[in-house]
Amino acid sequence: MKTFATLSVVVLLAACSAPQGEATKFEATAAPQPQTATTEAAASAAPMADMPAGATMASASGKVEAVDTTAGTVTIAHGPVEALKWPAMTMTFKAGDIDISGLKSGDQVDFEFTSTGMDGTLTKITRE
Ligand SMILES: [Cu+2]
Repeated sequence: MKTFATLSVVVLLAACSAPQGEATKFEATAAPQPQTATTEAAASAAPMADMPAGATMASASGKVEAVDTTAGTVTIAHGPVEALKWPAMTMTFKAGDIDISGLKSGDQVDFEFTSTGMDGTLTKITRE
């Protein structure tokens, strides 16, 4: 069990750390132009070389950890996403065109998103 737990942490870090940093830097400057931001994000997502280059649709369930209506982002502790081979993790999604004003920390949600590497943009989110 100890070995498994250690491996999980390593996978989680490998999957999330670098791309999340990129995404955070982006929000500040590119929020008003989500289309442009997505394109630039794809171009700078080189570290995730094993991810598909095009955007992929996926869905998942999780718990809202934080909502930033100013930046237009929702941080979700989500379960595994088989379509993307993602382990369970906590990450920040762009809200895109979704109204996130009704969400709050602690909400259990089902959501759909498009992903370019580790850059996720919500397309639908529903509270359970
Ligand atoms: Cu994730």
